[in-house]
Amino acid sequence: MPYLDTPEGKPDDKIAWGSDVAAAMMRRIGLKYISLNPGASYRGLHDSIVNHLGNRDPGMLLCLHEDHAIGIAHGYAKATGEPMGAIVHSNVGLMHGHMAIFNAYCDRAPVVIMGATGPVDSHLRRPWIDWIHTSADQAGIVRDIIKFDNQPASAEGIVDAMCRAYVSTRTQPSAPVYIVLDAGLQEQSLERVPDMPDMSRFQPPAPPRAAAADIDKIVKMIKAAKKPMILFGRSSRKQEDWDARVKLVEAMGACVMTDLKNAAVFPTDHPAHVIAPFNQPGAKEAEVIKDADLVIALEWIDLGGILCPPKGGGNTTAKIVNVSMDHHLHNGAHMVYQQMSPADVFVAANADAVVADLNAALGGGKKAPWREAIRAGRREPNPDKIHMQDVVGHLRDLFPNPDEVAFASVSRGFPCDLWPFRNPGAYCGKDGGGGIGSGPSLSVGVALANSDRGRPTVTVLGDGDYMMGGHALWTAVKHKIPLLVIINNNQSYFNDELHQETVARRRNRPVGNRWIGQSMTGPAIDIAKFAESQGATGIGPVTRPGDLKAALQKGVEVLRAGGVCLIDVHVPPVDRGTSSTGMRNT
Ligand SMILES: Cc1ncc(C[n+]2csc(CCOP(=O)(O)OP(=O)(O)O)c2C)c(N)n1
Ligand SMILES: [Mg+2]
Repeated sequence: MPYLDTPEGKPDDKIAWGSDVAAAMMRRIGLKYISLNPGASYRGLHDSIVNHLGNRDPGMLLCLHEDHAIGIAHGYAKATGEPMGAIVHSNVGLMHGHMAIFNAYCDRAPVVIMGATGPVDSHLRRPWIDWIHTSADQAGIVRDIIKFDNQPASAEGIVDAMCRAYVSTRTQPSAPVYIVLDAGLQEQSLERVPDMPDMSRFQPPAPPRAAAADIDKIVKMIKAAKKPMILFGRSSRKQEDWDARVKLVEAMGACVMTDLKNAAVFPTDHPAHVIAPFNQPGAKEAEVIKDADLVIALEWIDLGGILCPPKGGGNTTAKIVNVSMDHHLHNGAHMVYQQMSPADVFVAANADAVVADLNAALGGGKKAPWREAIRAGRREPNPDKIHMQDVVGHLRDLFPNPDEVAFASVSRGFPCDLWPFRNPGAYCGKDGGGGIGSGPSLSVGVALANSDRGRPTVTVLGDGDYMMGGHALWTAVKHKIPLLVIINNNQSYFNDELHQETVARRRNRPVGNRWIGQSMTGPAIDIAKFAESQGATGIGPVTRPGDLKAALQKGVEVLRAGGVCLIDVHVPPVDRGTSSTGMRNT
């Protein structure tokens, strides 16, 4: 359990102010934690959480940036599938949190975001500050990346808005929701306490199931297929759904691919998982897809992209089943919907429900997978340098039961084939929106969820990603959230060095200049000291292979003792084509 500050005196459980209603609703909708950075626009609400609720259910997690507040709530949702709360201060806090909301939106994560505006009634505004912090349509700043927003005008309106926000964010496909509280309304004393709802009567609907006729069609296609492939995308965190996926794959003799953008959904060391999980499909993945005669995609993020890659690969001739509800969130603002995909059967239903229905229709049994595993060829690593393979090798020795470990994130070059993800919590996926700087706060959010379950959380982050948001670690230290952070430190925004190399080659210009404007050297950053300055244990830089094991041993000890530890591991740049590189090899 994380540490939460305890207020003096007993909670005043009388709802007396506008903001008490909002705080009471937070408790009713089941928010255990609320991550925030403070601000006067919600000083009423802040008081209600501390003095009306006693800073429990929800309890505050103090963050050093609004980007962290949203990112931690997003990370919590990644690990649990459930919403956490976050509060941002007026228009400026919302602007700081904007990218993190975009990441959560692209990741289809449920998050309840509360915000506030300077008093809507201009007579109540303090000079200058309340005026600049009042926007006519504050939620308009993020309306294209949230599912629902509202700025209630009465205590009754707060109840209604928060009920709706709760149901909306938990209805699939999920996305963040935003409630803006008028500072004037928050600080109004109530003449009448609104009726508070029985939340058992305000629950999200059961996700839709496929029509029986569609299940029949798919079963016929499965029976006719010789080379079926399943692409498992966004799916539930439930073990029973995981087991059902394995059962379906074995009954079909299908090959499987999974995507590192999503949390673990299928055992990556199962013989049907023919290729290590990837971030972007490359030539090998395209080859397997091209060979398949039936592709069943279950909430796969970029089906058009993997089936019809723009360069090379060509169109697939396989029959295609697309199971997705994602179109409910598509609009014209962002191209999050990805390339359009053909489908012989398009099913707008919950992916795990379709797996269950197919299992019922097929009736079990086992068929051998149609293709032997394809493992990426390895180059001999330089023995004088540290590689992610070495990190994983030592971690395996340090965790006798590797299946208890939850990887919040993994960096470039992480050898997924050496550390199988064998259960739903084993890996939590990427940022969603490709907005870097999010790795630290997402990892703290995952670790928060796991601290409630006693599960050790490890995260492997790039140095560029870490240095953009690394002061999120302080929140983990303050609230005693155990976390081991390993930095894959190539001292560069290396992803973009590769882009500069691509351009230079195309233009016949010097490739050797690719590091300029990309390399984080001269001075090198002491990342361990940065962690130490926040109260974490900082180890490193670890530059020699011989020092790695002891560093990891200490890191795991700190983690086991409930602490936060960062190990700065210097690695050589990993070139193109590894399983978790961010860039397509074009
Ligand atoms: C907010 C944001 N700024 C910039 C980028 C562009 N970008 C993508 S990956 C990357 C490099 C990340 O560096 P690091 O975390 O060290 O990973 P590496 O590529 O070195 O393994 C950058 C700058 C981005 N995706 N998001
Ligand atoms: Mg880097």
